[in-house]
Amino acid sequence: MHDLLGLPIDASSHGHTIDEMIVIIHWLMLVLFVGWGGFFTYSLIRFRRAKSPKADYVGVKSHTSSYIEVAVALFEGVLLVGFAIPVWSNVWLSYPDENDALVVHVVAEQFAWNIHYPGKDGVFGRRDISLVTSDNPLGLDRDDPDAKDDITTINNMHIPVGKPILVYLTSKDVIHSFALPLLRVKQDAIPGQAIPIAFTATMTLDEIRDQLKKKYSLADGHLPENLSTLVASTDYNAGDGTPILAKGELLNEDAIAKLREAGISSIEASQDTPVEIACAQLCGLGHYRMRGTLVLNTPEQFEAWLEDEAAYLE
Ligand SMILES: [Cu+2]
Repeated sequence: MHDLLGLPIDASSHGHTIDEMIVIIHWLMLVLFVGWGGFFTYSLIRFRRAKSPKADYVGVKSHTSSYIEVAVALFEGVLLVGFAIPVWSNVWLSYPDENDALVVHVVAEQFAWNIHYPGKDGVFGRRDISLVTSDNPLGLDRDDPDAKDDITTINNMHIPVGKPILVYLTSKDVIHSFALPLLRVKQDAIPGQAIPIAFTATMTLDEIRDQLKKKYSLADGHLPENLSTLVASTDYNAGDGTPILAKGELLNEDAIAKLREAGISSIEASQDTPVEIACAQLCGLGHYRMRGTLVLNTPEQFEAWLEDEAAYLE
């Protein structure tokens, strides 16, 4: 069922519980669809005009349909109380301690995601709406000693895998929705509120690509489907060692011609899954371009990135 629904790969520690919910709900919907559809078709035939020229003023006496209704309502109640609410409370209400987590502030605006890290001191600097300019979309007060080392980015969120992330989410203008599809995270961003969301990523982009790795034939007259969205899983070189395609590089027809020339008849590649921050709330005309990149790094890579950003600040 999981594959049938086309759910994207799950790169978070809680994602499977959300997926299980989605699968159970779809099974229920399938049963209801077939059941009610069958009943509808039966009724159309059974009570067709030729068979019932005169209306029956008494109607149905059996209570079967009421029992079915009650059973469906009970099942939905069990889904809600037994499954959905526990998942909700496990995932969203058990926040990690701020000392154990990476705390990030995310401020949505039309049409971008502003990401704010506290920097080395672990303390977020003061933000003031009167300081907001196009160069300082967060209104960060760089004169505040706590703000000196703060790191801010636009549409580019870096997080380490394996560490709890605690996001405080808000919005500068309208209601947006912070969605990380691969991490099964989705939460509305509401102006005037700082809404906490906690999650832990389990896979880096490289690991995600490894999971999606497949063999693609390059035999003559045969081009892989979705050619332009495939990335190589390893390095490919010509016989004399000239690099043709590096790991992580997008495939193209030119590279394929060179690979064939080098006698390579199949390659390992994966779909280039975008690991993105999407806005899941129609928030205005530019909603479609409110997309950010989520960079899933190893803790070491993440630390290195923080260092780079800190050096850039100085
Ligand atoms: Cu939006």
